Order: sequence, then structure tokens, then C-alpha cells
Amino acid sequence: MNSIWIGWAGFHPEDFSEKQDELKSKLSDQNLFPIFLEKDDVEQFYEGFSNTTLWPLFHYFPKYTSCHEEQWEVYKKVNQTFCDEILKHANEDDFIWIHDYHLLLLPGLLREKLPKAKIAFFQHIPFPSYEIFRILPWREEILKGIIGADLIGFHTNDDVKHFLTSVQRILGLENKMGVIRSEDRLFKVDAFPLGIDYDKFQELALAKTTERQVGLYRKQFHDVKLILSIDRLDYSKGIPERLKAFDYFLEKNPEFREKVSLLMIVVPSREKVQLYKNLKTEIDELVGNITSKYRTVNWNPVLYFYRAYPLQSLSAFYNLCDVALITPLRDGMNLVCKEYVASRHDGTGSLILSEMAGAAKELSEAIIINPYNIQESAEAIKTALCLPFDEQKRRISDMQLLLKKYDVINWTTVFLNSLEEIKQKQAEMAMK
Ligand code: GDG
Repeated sequence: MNSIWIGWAGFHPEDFSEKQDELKSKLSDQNLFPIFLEKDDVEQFYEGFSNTTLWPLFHYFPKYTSCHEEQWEVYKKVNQTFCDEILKHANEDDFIWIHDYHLLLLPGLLREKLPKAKIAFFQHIPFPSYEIFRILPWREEILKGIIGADLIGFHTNDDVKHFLTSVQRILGLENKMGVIRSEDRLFKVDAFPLGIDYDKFQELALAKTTERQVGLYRKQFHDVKLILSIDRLDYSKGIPERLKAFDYFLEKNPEFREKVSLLMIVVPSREKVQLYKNLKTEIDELVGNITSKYRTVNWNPVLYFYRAYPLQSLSAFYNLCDVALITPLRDGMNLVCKEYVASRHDGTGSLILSEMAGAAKELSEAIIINPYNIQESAEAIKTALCLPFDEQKRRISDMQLLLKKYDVINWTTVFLNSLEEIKQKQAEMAMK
């Protein structure tokens, strides 16, 4: 497919030695078309409306949600900037695929200019229940923006159900099996659980460099079992709750001290947002408390890394660790748990997974927990560490079969087929 990518560059051209035009021309050779935003707009649009209004509300944290008219204005302006840039490249019969909560108004803006184009939207984060969504002062404008798309996708059936309820209660539009008629237009809403590049994670796991790295680490930790957690720094990921559960586990099960460590990678994210700064401090303190309480000369209960790693190192960690502990308080899908399972080339390993992650709907062979229940999580850690090898292998093998079948290529194919179907239905309706 001859496709191009349009997106926010993520940096300011004045921070680069190259001139904006030179940069643009180099990127366009790779079919990449950057949008440069003013520093102030980034603050209001990205750190502001996207990440202090939409992100917390959609993850069920109304108490962290702030609503500022100025930020909403900039959000609208930036969505319009995206629309203008797309219109420079797109034709009436092109397929335009819009991703995520930063661009909720874009489908509607584009529909006005390109009434016949194929426009699809996929949201990577949850869509909250109507009772939460209705809090948003701009709920109606937001919904009208999204429904400019022909196909609207979410990770889970629950997200679809919540979205359809909001569309019905706020816009008064009824659906039949996810298909809605609005004035003279049909559009469809459905669940498309995102898969991963399964083969890539298997290949990485088997690569010589990965095996060497795993071998080196194993020597260092020989008889200590390792529990892995990897997330971006985010309050939705349940990192403090996870640390509290690990603390409780060590307190109640002293026989496991010096025999197990939590290897916790936290990837820096949205560091300019105050809540994220506070969260970092809270995590640092919790790690400090656990360390000072249980640490011995030869053993460290928490191996904590606040940084990003190359993918190959992630693969080594996925293969090194006996257990993955993935406990978000709310997560659209969560890919880390899928990558852990896909990377286990020897078929062993235990996955503890929060019921609040979209992935829990698919990975039913994981040990499923409620991340707010510290005692249950601590119990699950013990169960995972004691799971017999044949039981580990049975569970991992079942989950690997599922992840291989429903990989990212399958996801794209199913999504595009669904878009064709709704376009077909629209054409049939136009003939009547
Ligand atoms: C959003 C939704 C939804 C992590 N650390 C490093 C690194 N990663 C990669 C992982 C994984 C990705 O980042 C994280 O994806 P998640 O799904 O876990 O979480 P979000 O970033 O919050 O993503 C989420 C997702 O969109 C997709 O729709 O699942 O619910 O919140 O792929 O491997 N990659 C590298 N170094 C790291 O240190 N290279």
C-alpha cells in the first residue's frame, strides 16, 4: 500500500541545526510528514487538554481531570491544523486512518471537506462509561467529531458498549448491532483488540545477542527468582499499588526473602505534568521503604530502573524473568503482557494480569487480579512463583497460540475489511 504518515514531530525545529524546510524534505523521502506545533500549543494541547483532561477522565480518574476553556480552544485549533495538513495530501477516494484521543475532532473536520473519503478512527485508550464521559463539558462536540468516521474502533466490547450508550444518551442516535444512521450517513462502531508482531518477539527472543544477555544476567541472579514489571510512568498503570502488594507479599511470606526480586522498569513519560512528577516521588519513596525494610548485603528486593531500554534488552528481560506482574488500574489494552508471553521461547513463565486491562479479556490463562486488592495481588505473586512447570507451559502455550493467530497483521486486515463492509453498506443505501 502506498501510504504516508502525518503526525506531530514531537520536537521543535528551532532545537535542530537543520532548517525546517530541509528537515521536511528529508522526512518526506520516507513518506513522513511532520506537523510542527508552537511550544505554547504543545503545552495546552498535549500536556493540557489531551493529558490532563481526556487521559485521566477516560481512565476513570475524574479527580485528576481538569477542564480549561483555553486548553479546549487550542485542542480544537490543533485538530484543525492536522485537518489542513491532511487536506494538502489527501484525495476524495483516499483511506484516512486517525489514531487516538488527541484527535477526536479530526474525523468530523475531515468529513466536512471530504464527504466521500474513507475515514476510520481507532482509540487506543478506554472509552469510559456514560456516567464518567458525561462529566466532560465538551462531550457533545467530541462525540460529533468522532462520528465523522465511517468506522470507529476500540479495543474491547465494553468500550464499544460505553461509546454507544453515550452516543444514544447525548446525541440521541440509536444503533443496530453497532451500525448507526445519522442523517443520510451510516457508520459503524466495533471492537478490534490490538495484536502484537508475534513473530518479531519470537525472533528477538531467539537471537544470539538476546540469549547472551539473558545468560549473563542469569549468572548474576542464579538462585533468585525474578518478577518483571514494565510501564511508562503513569498513574493508570498501578505502580504504587504493585509495590504495596510486593511489600505485603514479603511481609507475609518471609521464606521468600532473598529468593525473589522485583525487576521494575519505569519509562519516563509526560514529565512536565505535575501529577507525573508527584507519582515519580511516590514511587521513589515506596521503593526506598521496601529496600530499607528488607534489603540484605547480598540481596536487593526491588531492582528499579527509571529509563527506557532498546527493544532487544526488553526481550532479554522478558526471557529472564519467571513472572510478569502487570497491574494497571485501567488500561485500553496493555501490550507488555502480550510481549512477555510471545517472548517466552522455552514455554515457561507466569503472567499476573489486572482485570482492568483490555488484554485480560483475551488472556484468560493469566492469573487475573483486581489491582486495588493488595492482599489478592500478594497471593497471586505466591501462586505465580509456585506454579508447576507443566502448568506454566500449558498456560503459556494456550496464550501463545492466541497471540500468534490474532497478531497485528490480522488486526489490520480485520479492521480494513470491516471498513470495506461499511462502505459497501453506505453504497447500497445510496442506491435505494
Ligand atoms: C497505549 C494504551 C494500549 C515500554 N518500555 C519500553 C518500550 N516499551 C513499549 C512496550 C510496548 C509499549 O511500549 C507500551 O504499550 P502499552 O500497551 O503497554 O502501554 P501505553 O504506552 O500506555 O499504550 C494501551 C496501547 O496504547 C496500544 O493500543 O495497549 O492500553 O495506554 O510495546 O514494548 N519499548 C522500548 N523501550 C522501553 O524501555 N523500545
